[in-house]
Amino acid sequence: MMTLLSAPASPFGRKVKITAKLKGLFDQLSVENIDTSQPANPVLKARNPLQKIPVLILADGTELYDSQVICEYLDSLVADPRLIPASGMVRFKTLRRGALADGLMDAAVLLVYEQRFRPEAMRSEAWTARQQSKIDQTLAHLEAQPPEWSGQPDYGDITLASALGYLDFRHGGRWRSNHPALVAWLGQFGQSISAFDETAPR
Ligand SMILES: N[C@@H](CCC(=O)N[C@@H](CS)C(=O)NCC(=O)O)C(=O)O
Repeated sequence: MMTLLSAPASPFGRKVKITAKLKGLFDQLSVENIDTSQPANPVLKARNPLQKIPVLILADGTELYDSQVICEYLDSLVADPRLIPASGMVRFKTLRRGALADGLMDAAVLLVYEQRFRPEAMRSEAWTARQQSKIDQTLAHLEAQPPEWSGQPDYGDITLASALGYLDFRHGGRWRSNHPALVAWLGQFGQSISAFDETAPR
């Protein structure tokens, strides 16, 4: 048995859970919810000095992080479906799509933390605008060349769906009004991949 330290609202945790489900490995995970708003949560601190979820703890106690490393590990355990191509440019393009979607999540999470953890008087409009512009630019870039729906999601697709799901959950779904191609793509993803609904943030 492996243990996944995560949280129901975490988009990074969600991508790992979707990956585990698509690989048929979810039953081998015991999911432990971690409160990351607790400063230096001792359980998390003992497992990841960065104090971030998700963390995957293997049967021998080895900790794996971050979400990309965990997804790569899960992908390596079972041959099908292959979520990250083993080699060649197609591998790096898949990882790059994942990195772009991870960056979306990073900016979206930081905007939430700005509201949650920084006293109002210390908040910076310029800093907030900087993060928002990363989200806006990335969405515009993706909308101009939306991913093709093949019916077989890869790691880049899983990560993007988790990122867009987080924008729905924590940012009021405002991205939907001006990114119709991405909206359609996420609709197809959600309809075809039951793991998406099963891992909906709460
Ligand atoms: N690069 C990391 C990012 C993980 C991350 O930012 N997780 C958030 C929760 S969604 C977290 O643990 N935040 C706590 C903190 O930053 O103190 C990954 O891909 O796993």
